[in-house]
Amino acid sequence: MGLFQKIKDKFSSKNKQLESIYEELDTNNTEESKLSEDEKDLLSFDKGLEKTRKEFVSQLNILGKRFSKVTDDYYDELENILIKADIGVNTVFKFIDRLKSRVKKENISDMDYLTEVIVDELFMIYVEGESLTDKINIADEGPTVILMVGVNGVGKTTTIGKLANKYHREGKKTMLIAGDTFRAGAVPQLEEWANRTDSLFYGKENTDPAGVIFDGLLKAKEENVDIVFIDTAGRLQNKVNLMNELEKINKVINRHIPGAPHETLLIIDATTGQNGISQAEAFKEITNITGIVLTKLDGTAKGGIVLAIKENVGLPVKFVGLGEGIDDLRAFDVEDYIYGLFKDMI
Ligand SMILES: Nc1nc2c(ncn2[C@@H]2O[C@H](COP(=O)(O)OP(=O)(O)O)[C@@H](O)[C@H]2O)c(=O)[nH]1
Ligand SMILES: [Mg+2]
Repeated sequence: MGLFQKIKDKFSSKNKQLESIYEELDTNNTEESKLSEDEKDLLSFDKGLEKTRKEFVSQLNILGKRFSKVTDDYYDELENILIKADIGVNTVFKFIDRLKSRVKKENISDMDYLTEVIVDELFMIYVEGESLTDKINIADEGPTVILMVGVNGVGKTTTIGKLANKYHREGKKTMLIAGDTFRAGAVPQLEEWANRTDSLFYGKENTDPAGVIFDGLLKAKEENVDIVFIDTAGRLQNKVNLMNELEKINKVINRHIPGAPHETLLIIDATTGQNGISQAEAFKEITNITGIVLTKLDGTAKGGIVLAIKENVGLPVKFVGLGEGIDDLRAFDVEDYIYGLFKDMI
């Protein structure tokens, strides 16, 4: 049994859960922040994937209804839909080949079933041979250091704020260090997030980022901080410069805290589509990326990019941004993701 088939069985209970969440919010005027983390997950994935669901998934559905037989035209149109959802051309070609041979082998002619097989095969791309771990690597002792990288405007600072909120609420002592020192407004923006999330803060404008990070980590150790988030600048115009700067930053971090950074998260803006994939490939060459945070999934109909990142870049998506609110960053959950995308199909 494939992944989709397995998860499909849970759709009706998820539907019921979602219904009662909306009822709770509308009728009883409960605030979203009062929901349990599980409920927030379901709600965020549901709302955040609405655009993708409305376009990509409904097109798939319509395609299945328009054709009564699997023909070359059917495959051509399917190919088109998948490419438009930003799954990536090469991935799509390979996928179509695999689908064709499965259709032949299993002699599939029922179009509704074929649509399910397509969904199933899409998720095989994601789970294939890999563990689905989206866990953050937390240090056994001393501060855990999480370095955030990515080009300007993708959502690094916002994501740090959302993550700090999450870990602070779990009872961790958090600290934010402003390593994006030259961009106007970047330091105060992070400081505001520190205030909002009861995190410690260290930052200084217009100075060498590595120096700021050095001093910030000293403070983190003195104050027995549990998790430190380091914001960085993302000037990708000059790859060599960026590489040198990140190398210097990594050395400074490692001198203070051996084994750190424990995670280097690359932030990708989902609305930039294939451009985001190119950024991931470039950053992978520059430094050791341990995971991806895919932001602004709520702002795109191309939610298929999650699959492309996995297939083309080979890095796990650890978190997804599903809105601008402080609670709209969720650990990537493949089941909630599939439900959020395909719930209308059933
Ligand atoms: N809709 C939406 N907007 C987001 C998300 N994450 C970040 N943003 C917005 O993206 C913009 C740039 O974010 P910022 O954190 O300053 O990016 P940075 O330059 O990488 O630090 C801000 O307006 C954020 O509110 C998300 O998941 N969904
Ligand atoms: Mg920033």
